[in-house]
Amino acid sequence: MARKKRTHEEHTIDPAAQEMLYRADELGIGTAFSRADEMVPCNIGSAGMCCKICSMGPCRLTKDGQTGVCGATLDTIQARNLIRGIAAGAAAHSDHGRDMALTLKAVANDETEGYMIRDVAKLRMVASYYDIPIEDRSPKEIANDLADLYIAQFGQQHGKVIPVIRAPEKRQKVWEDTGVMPRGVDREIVECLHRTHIGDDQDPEHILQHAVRTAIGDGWGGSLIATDVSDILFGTPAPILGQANLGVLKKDMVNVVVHGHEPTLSQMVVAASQDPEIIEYAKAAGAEGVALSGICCTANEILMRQGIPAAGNFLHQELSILTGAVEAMVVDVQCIMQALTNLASNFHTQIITTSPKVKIKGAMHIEFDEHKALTIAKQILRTAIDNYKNRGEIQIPDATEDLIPGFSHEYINYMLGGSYRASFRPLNDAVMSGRIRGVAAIVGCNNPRSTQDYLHTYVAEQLLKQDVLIVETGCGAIASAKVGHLLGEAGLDQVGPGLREICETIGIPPVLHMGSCVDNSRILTVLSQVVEEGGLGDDIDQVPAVGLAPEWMSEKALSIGTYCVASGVYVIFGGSSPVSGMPDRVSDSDVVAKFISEGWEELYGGKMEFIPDPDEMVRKSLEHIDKKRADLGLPEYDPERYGQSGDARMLELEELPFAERRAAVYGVAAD
Ligand code: SF4
Ligand code: MSK
Repeated sequence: MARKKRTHEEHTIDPAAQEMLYRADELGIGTAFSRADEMVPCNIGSAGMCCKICSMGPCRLTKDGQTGVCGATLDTIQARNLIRGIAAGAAAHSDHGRDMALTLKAVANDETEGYMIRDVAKLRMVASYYDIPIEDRSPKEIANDLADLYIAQFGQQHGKVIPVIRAPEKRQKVWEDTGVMPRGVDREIVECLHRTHIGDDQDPEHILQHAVRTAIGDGWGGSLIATDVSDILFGTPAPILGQANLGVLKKDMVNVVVHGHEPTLSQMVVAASQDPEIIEYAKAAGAEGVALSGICCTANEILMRQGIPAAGNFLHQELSILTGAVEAMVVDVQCIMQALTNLASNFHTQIITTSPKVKIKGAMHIEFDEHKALTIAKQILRTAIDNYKNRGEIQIPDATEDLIPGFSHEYINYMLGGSYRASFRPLNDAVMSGRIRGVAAIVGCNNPRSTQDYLHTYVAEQLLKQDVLIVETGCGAIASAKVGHLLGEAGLDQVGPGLREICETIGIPPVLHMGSCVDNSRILTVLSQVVEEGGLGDDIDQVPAVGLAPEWMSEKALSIGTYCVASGVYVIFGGSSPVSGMPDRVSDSDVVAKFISEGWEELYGGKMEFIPDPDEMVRKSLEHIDKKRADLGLPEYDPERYGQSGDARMLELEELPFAERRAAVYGVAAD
């Protein structure tokens, strides 16, 4: 039975996306939105109640007391399914981290083409965390040692994954005491697969403890390494003007869209696209030049460093091709739909795979090799330019929105105190006083089973009104960009009075774009520094903060959610729960759901819940933030106390006669 076919206004809140979906209808082309309507999700599998680990099954447990052929109970099956998802997510992020560390090693040894160490200050700072000598040494010498140390974290067998020392001391002790300190990034991921093989670990709580260990190895290991090395090689992001949405595609230029996650190739494509030889080649082909844009987290990587526009988030990958204006979509790893090649066959678009790990039937493969990165990037661009002549009818939505991305941990530190007094003190003070009620990280994907961008932006808007400062990464950040939340003053009319004062005083948007999905590690280190600064407790679980992934879909999101919980954060996922069970049919089918909420909260102070209703997400977020405020003895949140300063108030005062203005400012009688 097919699901009810939704209207395009129900598919997405983005008018540019709606326009492309109508074009798809006219052309008779399907997209992820229409396939989601046609594909009825299996209610047993989606509730985590199906096991297909061995060929005695698949076993579907839908009745009270039922077990699999091997005797596996429902809670064991749900825990095994969940940990396998977390392992895959951790593997994806961490393998990305490994590749970045290997690239750093190659750059340090002059084995690459086109790369350099761009952020020596960050290299020295990161090296010093691990006592790598930095004085009187060249950047390459330091980078060599750091690369060796980072590469070793993946195959390490004993001890602890070294970047965890950047977590608050109390948090590290929690992990030691509960036995979840990750030994080596790869070791924990492999052990997930071993433990969930037929006939291994069958105690759901024991299985899920290892899920936590694996996820910490991702967040505080592989992902943190990926972020550090990306910053060292390509520069630590700082605010820069960018644009988002399909209108960034150019009518008279060769459009090349980079999509995926790893910045190594995309950074080189950026460099190659600005090469006079490539621009001339494009002009000779009748175009005005090469217009580069991004999708998904590759978009975030080049947007926050070079201001290269983002054509959109996850669900825009097909829609960008539907414009007919994309000469090449260059993909690397993760979140690339197999549907792209079939869709592209309706147009002239060339899909180019580049990673040795990813090939798609029907795509051209130009394998990336860091030793000749610039040469390969130029080859890719020439292929795209050669394709310009094949372009047919195009329809580019007239939709772009400006944004300011680039709020890295380092930049937030700088913006709060300047070069000489860089500090989180003003942020902590603002939370302590109640001007900022708390902080929410809204992260994660799009999912065609919910209305694209709606949950992200609705939840963000509700929390902003309640003086909650928001940080974002991944496709959620691009959703906010498309509706204008990532612009300085532009979003402030939707913001509560205390948060508005802070944004105006510091000169920041109320929603801070912190990077790609692997950069959720930046949120971890920011939370660490908030704790270190003092006044908001001595561990992350005491900070009035929540994490939300309203439109999640990927296994990486599960790993991110788990390492945030392990770090002490309350994490709310929207959409459906992979461990929901069917409480109406199987009485104890919520054992795992309860453990990852109440059980994990007891152990780590953070908990994971799946809440489909956005108003309930907001209510629970605020309830949690207020509870943390009360536990810290902070004043109760009261919006009436603020809003009497800041730019808006200054403008109001300017309108008043002098006596009244003086009275308002100094609290004296008007006459
Ligand atoms: Fe069925 Fe057990 Fe095999 Fe899973 S491991 S498929 S529950 S027999
Ligand atoms: S790309 S993992 S859809 S955030 Fe990082 Fe977006 Fe989610 Fe992929």
